[in-house]
Amino acid sequence: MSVSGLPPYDDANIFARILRGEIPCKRVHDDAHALAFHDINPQAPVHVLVIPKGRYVSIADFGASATEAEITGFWRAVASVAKDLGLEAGGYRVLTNMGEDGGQEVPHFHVHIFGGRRIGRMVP
Ligand code: IU
Repeated sequence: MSVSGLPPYDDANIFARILRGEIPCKRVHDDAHALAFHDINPQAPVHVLVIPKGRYVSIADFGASATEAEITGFWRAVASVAKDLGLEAGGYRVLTNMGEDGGQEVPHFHVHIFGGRRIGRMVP
């Protein structure tokens, strides 16, 4: 098991394949530490995913194992993407799902950015 309690990183996961360029994505940002692209099944007018370049299963894995440069670079990219998408004025939500109870489907750490409308309260 990985540090996150999830299985070890799987290089065949869909986001790993997107990072390797094997599967296309609607890219909105790409730098040394992060790739951002439109979610294939958007839940808001703007629904973008931001993923680190490194092989991290979840936020737990990322927080425990990523370098400070990776962590800083990643979170700077999240805020920068939201700003570039024009979401700062109206606001937006950043969310990550972790593990089974969190509803994580893709085992490569990612955050969702939702915006473009009033995002309702999250009811578990
Ligand atoms: P989750 O936090 O792991 O549940 O979110 C996975 C997201 O990845 C979900 O919103 C999917 O719509 C999205 N997604 C995608 O954008 N492209 C894909 O090829 C696949 C899933 I599979």
